Amino acid sequence: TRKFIAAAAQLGPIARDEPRASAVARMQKLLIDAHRRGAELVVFPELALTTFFPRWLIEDEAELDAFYETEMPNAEVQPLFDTARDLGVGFYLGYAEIAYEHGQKRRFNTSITVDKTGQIIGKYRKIHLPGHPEYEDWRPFQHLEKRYFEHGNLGFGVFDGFGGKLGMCLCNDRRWPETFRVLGLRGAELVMLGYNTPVHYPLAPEHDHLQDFHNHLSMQAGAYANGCWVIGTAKAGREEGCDLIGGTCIIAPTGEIIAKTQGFGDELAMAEIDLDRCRELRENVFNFALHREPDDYRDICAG
Ligand code: CDT
Repeated sequence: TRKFIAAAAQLGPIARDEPRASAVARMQKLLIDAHRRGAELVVFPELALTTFFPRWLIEDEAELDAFYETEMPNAEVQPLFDTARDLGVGFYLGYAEIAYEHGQKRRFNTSITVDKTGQIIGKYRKIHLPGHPEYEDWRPFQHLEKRYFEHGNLGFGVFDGFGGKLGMCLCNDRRWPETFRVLGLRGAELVMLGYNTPVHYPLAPEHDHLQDFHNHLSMQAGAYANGCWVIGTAKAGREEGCDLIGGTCIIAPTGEIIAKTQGFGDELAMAEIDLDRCRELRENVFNFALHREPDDYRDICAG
């Protein structure tokens, strides 16, 4: 069988001045607790090492750079890698990345998957970047992901791990069916994602009460229509005056939420993942080879 216990490790708010060491210690604690309860894989949020800094305009480059990692692991994150390796637990981690490529300084909103031996087995750079590139003074808080990150240049990769095929995405990616479909077409059996989602959406405040619904709607639909497991992990709670949704959950290939957090702080949602259950969908209603009609989908590939 290809069964293992997984944990979605929700984090409560991280303050702007909270050191990496504190966030890492909180994640170590969750990881140890998850291991005690049998977990072999732990999924942490998007930008899990710092506060969600795109909510501010930061013009000083050194101040901005301080929110990014230039190496992974690095000295501050190593304790998390060490604890995980010692316990034999793998994990997904979101963080802001500075990479030097072809002599250029580049910034990405990144996630990695680490196996039980501490090796990075997958890396993803966020493709659907929400928000806006310039400061907008009418907003109660900024969402400057389009300023602080470049479009991810690694595609939607699927890689081997935990006895199956794994895929990753980040936050806003989950709202796009294309994310899950591309991962599904590539055979992903488990999609992991972290998110930071404000309750208040300044462009359409009439949707504020729907944020939890839209969060689950998109992840459950992605799981069902592609016959894959989804683990979605929030950074939740009131972070620097901005309320972030919780709703961290584990979703079966049927689209059912089978584990969910209750609050807005550091908390685990845990479930047994049986990767063979993907067949319930992929050999039936979503047997792609038998039932997909790609000739009629041409428009969704046009720019
Ligand atoms: N982090 C992230 O992608 N958040 C967005 C917020 C809404 S768009 C401003 C999300 O899709 O949840």
